[in-house]
Amino acid sequence: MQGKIGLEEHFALEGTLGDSEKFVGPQTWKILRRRLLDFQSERIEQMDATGLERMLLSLNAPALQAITDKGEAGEMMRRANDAMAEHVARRPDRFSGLAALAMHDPDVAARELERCVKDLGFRGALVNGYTQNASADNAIYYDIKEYWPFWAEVERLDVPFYLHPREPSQLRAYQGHPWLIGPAYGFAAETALHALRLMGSGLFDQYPRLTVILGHLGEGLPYNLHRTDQRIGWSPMGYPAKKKISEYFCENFYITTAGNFRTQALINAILEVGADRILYSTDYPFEEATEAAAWFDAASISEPDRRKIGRTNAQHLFKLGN
Ligand code: GRE
Ligand code: ZN
Repeated sequence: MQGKIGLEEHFALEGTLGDSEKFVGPQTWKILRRRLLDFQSERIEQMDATGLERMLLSLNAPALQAITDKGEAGEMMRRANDAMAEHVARRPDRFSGLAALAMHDPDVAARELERCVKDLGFRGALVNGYTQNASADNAIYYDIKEYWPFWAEVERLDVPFYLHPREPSQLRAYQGHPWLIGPAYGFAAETALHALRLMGSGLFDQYPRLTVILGHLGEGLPYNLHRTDQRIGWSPMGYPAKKKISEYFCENFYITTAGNFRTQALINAILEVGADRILYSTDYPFEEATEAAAWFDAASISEPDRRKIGRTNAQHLFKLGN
């Protein structure tokens, strides 16, 4: 399919590059490193070769969220967003930006998002999970009340917020099994939990027009919505939100195909949330653009759904025009 739009598509700065290295072996790293730093050559060639018309660019993970010093994180944030803006300006026909946000201070994050949307023309934000504010032992999740004024701004600016994975904050459960920490499992478990915290906190009752995006076909959540809904009703601890988890998931969330090129899982997602809430993505350069496109272009779904997931849903959500 020509004209696809992808929105979990990463780059790195020299200063954040090391964060991605630990998840891959030295052979893969040689290629990844080159691709993370490139914007205008190999990236565009790969896009041309796979029918990917536009990438919404985002910084690699965990980057800003793992910088414990908030001044340093703030500096890296502005550097990342300015670099992104420069590359978008060179190829506005192929790239758009998703803001990197240091979340240590919700007010600073809100002001940077406003700068990125209003001055730089970015289409939303992508944040890599919890923040290690002040200490590496710290894990700040954004459902807590201190962050609600930030969410009010996201809603006011009317842009989506991509909640991207990072490694789990609770590493005790992974002890002796380091292969589970990264993208094989820990990323999804961590991110699904964060998304459930946002939904269960009542955040979307207060800000009903908020939109959150999850990658990897929803980090496992679409498979478990029924059970989560049913058993939260039993909880003797109560449940602060007004609606069921599945209702927030269908009304306030979108999911992308990033890094999860599996027709069986896509069909489950279509049956749970509908094709209107699913968006194509690669997870470049952690995934091969050719593999993503070969799978998606031939997946056993209807042609109207392929069009929506591949292109038109993203056009509407990010106001990209035709
Ligand atoms: C990702 O961005 O999803 C990612 C990483 C590191 C390793 C694998 C991966 O940030 O998919
Ligand atoms: Zn990713």
